[in-house]
Amino acid sequence: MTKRIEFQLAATDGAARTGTIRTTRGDIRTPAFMPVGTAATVKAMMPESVAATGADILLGNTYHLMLRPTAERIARLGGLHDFMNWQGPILTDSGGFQVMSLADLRKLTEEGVAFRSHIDGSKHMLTPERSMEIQKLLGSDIVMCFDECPALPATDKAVAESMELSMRWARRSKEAFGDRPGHALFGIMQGGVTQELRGISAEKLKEIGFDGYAIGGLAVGEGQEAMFGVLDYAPAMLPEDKPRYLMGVGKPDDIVGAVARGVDMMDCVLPSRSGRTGQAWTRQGQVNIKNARHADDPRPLDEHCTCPACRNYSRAYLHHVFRAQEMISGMLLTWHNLHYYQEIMSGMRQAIAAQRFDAWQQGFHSTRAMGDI
Ligand code: PRF
Ligand code: ZN
Repeated sequence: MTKRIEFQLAATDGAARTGTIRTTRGDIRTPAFMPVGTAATVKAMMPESVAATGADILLGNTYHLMLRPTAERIARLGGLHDFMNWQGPILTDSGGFQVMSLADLRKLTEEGVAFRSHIDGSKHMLTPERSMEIQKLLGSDIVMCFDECPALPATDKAVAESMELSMRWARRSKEAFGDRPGHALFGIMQGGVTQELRGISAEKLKEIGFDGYAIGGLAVGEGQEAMFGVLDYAPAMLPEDKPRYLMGVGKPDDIVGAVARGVDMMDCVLPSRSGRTGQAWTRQGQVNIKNARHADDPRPLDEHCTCPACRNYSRAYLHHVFRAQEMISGMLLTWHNLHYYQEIMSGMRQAIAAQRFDAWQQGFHSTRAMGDI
């Protein structure tokens, strides 16, 4: 029998945790950052390069893949891992969040969400059952419940009703998922920035029972202070012995603050997306490579970085290829950003294991400038 996905906590330091999620496709060292591979590719990166940055797991998207090339086609071709040539674990998001942000003419009912494709206008329906079916066809290792994430600010009543709907969908997701050894199903907590609603959501999810628990509904316009406010209590509402995943976060300082508050996994398009728009994240702060002051600068992006963009190229070259719209621009900056994110993660894992996380955080914040560097 295929093994179940297991979470082993190795050490804690304050609320911060480090450990390992063991899957049939390899170990995920936590805290983990998952690069986003929405359309069966981490844009501008070969899968082996993504692995070389230190990523253990990728995120894929139900919404995009169901529309193009379709989950059924990917299944016929042997599943998402073979299709995209990534043999490590894959977590797939369930589609509801992307429908609400990308699709046209959405109609939300108890049953699910009907919508039109943002690609060709074709009609589709996503329900908890269909989302579980698609994620199974893809061969995802970590499947996410189908949920709804309200945009903030919203009234307490709207957030409460949305959370209750997501909890009914969580139960239907669990039933449709069934028993699949070797594959995990994560519940998703909702409830906006209201402690009471977060508490109710956590209790319902724990009653249903999941292999891991995500914190959804954050980083949707509430700001870092309000998000940290929720993270001051939300992780502790979830089981200690299961991974906790903060969805769609964030900037480097968001990630460090989330780990300090007890989060084990995160994903965000930021390092890859901003790489393609000429933004680099470094120990010293953000670099906007299109800025004219880099045009004659022979120094690397970050003197201390060991990624190929920093080892082999100057700011002047990176500036030039960005201005000339050469493809290598997005490739190099994405590589650097993903490498930097993974360095933050490994730095945090080591610091938590050595009970030095406070000192590590002080070092992290002290080297960073506020504006562009
Ligand atoms: N739910 C799902 N995916 C998500 C979110 C959510 O709340 C978020 C919120 N930041 C990002 N991605 N299913
Ligand atoms: Zn670099």
